[in-house]
Amino acid sequence: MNRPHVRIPLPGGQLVCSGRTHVMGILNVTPDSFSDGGRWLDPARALRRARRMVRDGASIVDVGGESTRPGAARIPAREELRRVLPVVEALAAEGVLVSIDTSKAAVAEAAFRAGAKILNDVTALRGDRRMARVAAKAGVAVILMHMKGRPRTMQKAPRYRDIVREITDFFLKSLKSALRAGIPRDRILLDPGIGFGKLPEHNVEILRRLEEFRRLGCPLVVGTSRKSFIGHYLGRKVDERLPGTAATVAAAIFRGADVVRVHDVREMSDVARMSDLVR
Ligand code: HH2
Repeated sequence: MNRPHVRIPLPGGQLVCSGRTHVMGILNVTPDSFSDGGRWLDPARALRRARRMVRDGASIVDVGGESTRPGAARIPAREELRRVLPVVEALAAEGVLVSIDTSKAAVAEAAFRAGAKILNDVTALRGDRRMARVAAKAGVAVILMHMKGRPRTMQKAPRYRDIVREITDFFLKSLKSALRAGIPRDRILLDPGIGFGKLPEHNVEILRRLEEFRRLGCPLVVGTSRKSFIGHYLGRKVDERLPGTAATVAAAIFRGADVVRVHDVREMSDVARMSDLVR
């Protein structure tokens, strides 16, 4: 599958998606994320971790201060800012391309001021009514992710008639409201939201049919890293899901992913490079 040459404009730069898949390293500055909660809460440790990810091949570091795992509690913007801002600021000052994983406009706004150039919003701009305007004004790129329901309840028996169709309809609606808010189409990336209101078989079907989303004309982001559907099929605990993750990352790249969001940057950069060669 050929990859169209796409340039995503960013404040003071661009992200080119053509020959190679971008690896987005996950930096959870949280006490409770599902696979690495608490490990990077200290800003100095978080920074060391991020620098290592860049050396290992990450072209984007995705900084998040609030866990979205099923059942996770919400935290106030003040606390989220306290966690993420020092890290965003320091990384951006070092020239690292930072995305901010938040659904709060106040957090996003401060992160953009501190130098984040991509918004990764798991609510696709629905979580905070100011979010679309804030992103439009900052001129950042925006990842619109599909989620069925809310993190607290999303894994309670989600059902779909045709999952790809339902997600496509969601993308079309989200694109429309983003465009209306003044976010240009060439700044939008789409993410089917692996694990967000999906049963294990739904996640597999999304990966199998990923290329169908390419019709929408936006670069695709896919995040399978260490997720529970891998544990479900392989019977592996969170820290034993590296090979399972590798297989899903390769599959996503063969089916058209432009960005893969992962914890294990060094390993998945190798997977991405080899998959890109074959693709
Ligand atoms: N998955 C998680 C969080 N943010 N953003 C995008 N665009 N796509 C994803 O698949 C995605 C995401 C959940 O994973 P993680 O960040 O490791 O855990 P937690 O939400 O518990 O911090």
